[in-house]
Amino acid sequence: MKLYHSPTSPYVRKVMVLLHETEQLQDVELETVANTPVSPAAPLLSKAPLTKVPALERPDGPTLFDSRVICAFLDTRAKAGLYPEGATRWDVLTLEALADGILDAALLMTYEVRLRPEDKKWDDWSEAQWVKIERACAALNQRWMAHLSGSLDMGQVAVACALGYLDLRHDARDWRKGNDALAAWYAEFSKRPSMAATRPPS
Ligand SMILES: N[C@@H](CCC(=O)N[C@@H](CS)C(=O)NCC(=O)O)C(=O)O
Repeated sequence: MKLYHSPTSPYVRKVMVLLHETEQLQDVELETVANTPVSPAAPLLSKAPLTKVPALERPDGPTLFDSRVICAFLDTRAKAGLYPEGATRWDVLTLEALADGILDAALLMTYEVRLRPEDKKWDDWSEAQWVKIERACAALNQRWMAHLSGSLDMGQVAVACALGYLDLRHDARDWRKGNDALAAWYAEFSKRPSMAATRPPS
């Protein structure tokens, strides 16, 4: 299998953490691509029509995207149970959706700064994205700590990758402020070898 990859993409990081945790790294070749919405990477054009990473090319089926589909596929392949059966499954999927929502908002803010021409920038719109992130972090801190402290699942991995991305690109916003429990959980979770091995270059 070939994973279209970017070392700073937090969605790719979710997949990489899962590959580490489930010992499947050796089954996947990485192809690093430089990819933005306005300058899509050529190898993605024929494989993933939305031209986003991650995308997982397989020898025996169509290329998979997005990160949630790839993670569910690789989890099933390894029989790892990071998406458990039963009622907890819906908690895990909701937690992953919350984390990915943080990423979606944070990535839009990044693109606003890095890609949008100066005369087209809209500060209120970026602030509105940050308000979503603040609400999501507060919800994690107030309502999800018991789940986050339980046995490993994909919701936790997604939250850790989202918080890591906030540190990478939006550090000055200080997501930790008022979220002490979440900050303490993240500090511990970041010590996992899978997280240390996938830390993005700054
Ligand atoms: N929902 C997607 C989001 C993936 C995504 O937005 N990836 C970014 C890199 S961090 C990308 O490739 N952006 C290029 C684009 O938006 O065209 C997922 O979970 O995989």
